[in-house]
Amino acid sequence: MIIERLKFIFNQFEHSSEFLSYEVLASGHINDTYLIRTTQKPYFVLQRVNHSVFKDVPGLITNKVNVSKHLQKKLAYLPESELKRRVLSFVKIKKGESYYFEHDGNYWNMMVFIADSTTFETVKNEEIAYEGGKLFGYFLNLTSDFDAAKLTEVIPKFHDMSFRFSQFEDALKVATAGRLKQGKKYIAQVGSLREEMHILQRLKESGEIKLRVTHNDTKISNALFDLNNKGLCVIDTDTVMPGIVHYDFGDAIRTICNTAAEDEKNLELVNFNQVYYKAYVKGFLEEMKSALSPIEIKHLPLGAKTMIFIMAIRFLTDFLNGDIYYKIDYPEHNLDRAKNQFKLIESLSEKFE
Ligand code: GN1
Ligand code: MG
Repeated sequence: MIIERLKFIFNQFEHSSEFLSYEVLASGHINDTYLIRTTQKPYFVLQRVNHSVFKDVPGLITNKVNVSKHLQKKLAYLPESELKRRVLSFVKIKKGESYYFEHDGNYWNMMVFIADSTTFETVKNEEIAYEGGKLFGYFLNLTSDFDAAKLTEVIPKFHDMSFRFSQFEDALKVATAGRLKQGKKYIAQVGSLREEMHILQRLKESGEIKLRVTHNDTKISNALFDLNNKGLCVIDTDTVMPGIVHYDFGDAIRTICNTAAEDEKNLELVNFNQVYYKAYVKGFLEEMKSALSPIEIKHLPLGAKTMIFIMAIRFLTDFLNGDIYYKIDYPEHNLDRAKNQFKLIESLSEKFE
């Protein structure tokens, strides 16, 4: 029974709490995440890391723990109760110094749950967009002096456009005739955007845009807010790696400015919200502007389009591959996600005109 298993795993971590119940936190597409309720607060978040996606789980955990320690040091001036709400705290296992527990070939890690907080799958007002901008900008700022050499590249070439194109091309070779037919219109769109979608990568490779420590999964559901809708803490630090500012800016815009969820099937509901874009940019630049070069700033809008595109091509690739990467709830889920992202690009392009 899953409850027995979770209770057993929970009790391998260092705490003096008693397991009461659990809830599945289903927003991620890769890992399995559970809220663990205990007889006393705090509650915990227990997570099984998907090791077919993340090949080096110990490296991933070390990244996350070290990033948290860095943030804790930088924010040490805050009262402790506040600090605990602003930075993720990972829990060690009872036996040994490690922050993950290996069991039956699976890897588990645990965080303290930040109470009185909330997340959003879609944005409902400008204030959330602005606060999201501040929060992700703040995260980039605080990690700007983190030694990138200490980071394991948990998924090599994660946001590398040429790599995503080559995976797409491989998928075209193995896709069934049925899936190729269903994806036809979108397969053509991928081709037409090839040049433009490589611009940022070239600027990165030539060194014109510098490498920073980036989060790499800044969808709005990875921002924790307090109950007054003020930004609290950036969560899901699994993919912290060296990258360019456009990755984090763009992935946040991808989710904040979409008027619908990333898998909404009714494409009429999927539009690019310019008001939220402006609000996000305001918040983001308030935290980051002094650290950004003119060339970085100039290309922020292209960062938005590029990150929407990279998710579109990844979802489409997974659909063509027969759904081997992302969790799906129904057979065409990945195709719907891809269609949604292409519609968002179309709407963004109209607005940016
Ligand atoms: C995956 O599992 P989750 O929700 O943290 C993916 C991201 C995508 C996101 C799309 C390791 O993130 O790159 O942006 O889905 N993470 C990985 O919602 O591939
Ligand atoms: Mg993630």
